[in-house]
Amino acid sequence: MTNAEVTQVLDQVADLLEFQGANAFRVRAYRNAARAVQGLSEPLARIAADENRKLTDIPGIGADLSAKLRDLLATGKLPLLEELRALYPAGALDMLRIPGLGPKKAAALYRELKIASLDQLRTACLAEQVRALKGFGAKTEAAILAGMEFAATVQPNRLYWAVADDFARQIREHFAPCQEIRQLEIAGSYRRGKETVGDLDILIDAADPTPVMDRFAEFPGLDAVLGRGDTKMSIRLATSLQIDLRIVPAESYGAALQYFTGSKEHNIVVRARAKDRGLRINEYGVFRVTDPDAKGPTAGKIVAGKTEAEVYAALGLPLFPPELREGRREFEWADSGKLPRLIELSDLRADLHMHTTESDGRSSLAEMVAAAQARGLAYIAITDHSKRVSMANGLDADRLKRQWDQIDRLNDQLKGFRVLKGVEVDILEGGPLDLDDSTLALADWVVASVHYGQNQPREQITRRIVDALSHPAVCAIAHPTGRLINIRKSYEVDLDAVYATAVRYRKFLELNASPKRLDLDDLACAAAKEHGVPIVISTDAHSTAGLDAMRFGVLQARRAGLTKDDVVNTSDWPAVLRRLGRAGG
Ligand code: DGT
Ligand code: CA
Ligand code: CA
Ligand code: ZN
Repeated sequence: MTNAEVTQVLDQVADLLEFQGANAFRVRAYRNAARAVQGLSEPLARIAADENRKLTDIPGIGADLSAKLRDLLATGKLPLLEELRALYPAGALDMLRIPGLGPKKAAALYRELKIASLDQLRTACLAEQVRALKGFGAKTEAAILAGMEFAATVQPNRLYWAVADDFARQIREHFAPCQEIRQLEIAGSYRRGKETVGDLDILIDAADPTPVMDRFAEFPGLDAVLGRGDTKMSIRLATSLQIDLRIVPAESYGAALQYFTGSKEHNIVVRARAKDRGLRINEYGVFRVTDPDAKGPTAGKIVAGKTEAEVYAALGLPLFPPELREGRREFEWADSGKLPRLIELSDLRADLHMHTTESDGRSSLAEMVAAAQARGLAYIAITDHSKRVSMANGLDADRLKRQWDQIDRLNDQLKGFRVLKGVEVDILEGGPLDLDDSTLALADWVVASVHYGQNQPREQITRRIVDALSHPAVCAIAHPTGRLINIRKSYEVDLDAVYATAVRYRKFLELNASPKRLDLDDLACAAAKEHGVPIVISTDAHSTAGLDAMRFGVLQARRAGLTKDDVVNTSDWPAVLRRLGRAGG
């Protein structure tokens, strides 16, 4: 165990003792020990292993702790910690990981509000129950909410794809000066566009591995080189992200790319397909097995390996887009010649969910329009919040109509671009929409969404969404499950009922492209398609920069196997109206 790990265990004990309301001296003993270990200039394990030295010589460590630490170093476990943990629901202890929320406050939340999960904590904060507790307040409540988001973005064990993409860009830039590199790809879940990425897997074809690996050892933010061999090297960054690097010969590059792109599930089927043809596939290539007794990864006659396309072709398979390689339906599609032609970013003509400074956006109407034009879009919908979302300065009917007048005037000046008069109307806790029907009827485009009452039982929340979807003015449900990746789970919504309603009333469902949302997710988008529900990919931008999130949505849509036709906002506006079954289209 490293000193950092021991420190963490001691701090956890102190946290739990404090959570329990234990004697302050006892809490302090563990805190002091944690600081003492943290401050050591050599490994605690080395001191413990030295017969001539005593742990009690370390200031802050007494006889009792010395024995516990020896136990911890020997077994990797501290019984006291496990005992303390067992006293409380794991979800309640999750609160201890939120920055800005100390053990005492967490204990009060558990005691007073019976909070036993982060979901419940979020709900209590949003319901403004937390601020009412003694020693809390509106500021603390807001800090807790912010802390929950922070915890999920800074120290998750899986990165948002968008964050991984930033590292991917850094990797490419870092290796750009390396003359030895002939090919470089980042494989793994990153290449498959998975919504979160565990680690990054770099594949390089290089004339000489040594300078490439030397360069890798200089990667910014490097914390440790975890290992370095002739062709493989792994590093860990201070942010705890691991990056694996493999150097592969050109003749195996395609096979390695195929292998390390995965997924495991996809590769299992690929290997079986190879076997059916008397072939063997691995990261070195596709081999014809001539002598079944021959050993070694490259035994036999190599039939493919240089490119992914030839590797798949050797197995009678198409070059699957990486996003489809999840071992879901891609082989069935390939076998029946129905591999979908996946949607691309350039297919998108509109963005139909975004905010301005009128509610909680940071850019003005004019700025959003200019930014959308600069991105090559043909039309957008402005969908600020409705009044119920008071903390986002949501609009009432009067303000909304004034905004729509402004949009009318703006459209008069615009050429070859149209701004739709829209709104993101809240689906109220009790069911009806947050704006009256006559106001909503004046809108070109209405997305409806749940922001309150997210923890309602399945039947209730499903009813709200289904009713909203059947409202004549509503075009789509925004972020239909409400999940925030790594932060908040979906509502208990019955998506099958939602799909059925969407089909019945010719409505759409949103794929919210914000990298933390990606809602509907890939599986739900695929299910929606099965049911015949068109998807609208929207950024929900709260600034001009937010419009760039479209590509994250497109990636998720590709993972769902969606084509251009499956996505509403690849068409022009009249075609969208026709799809809604509305006149004027
Ligand atoms: P991640 O990093 O957890 O987001 O997911 P991946 O898919 O990037 O997984 P990773 O990094 O463990 O390995 C990258 C790819 O390499 C994986 O998708 C398939 C392949 N691969 C790596 N190790 C193994 C293995 O032990 N068995 C098999 N079948 N495939 C492997
Ligand atoms: Ca990986
Ligand atoms: Ca890996
Ligand atoms: Zn929104």
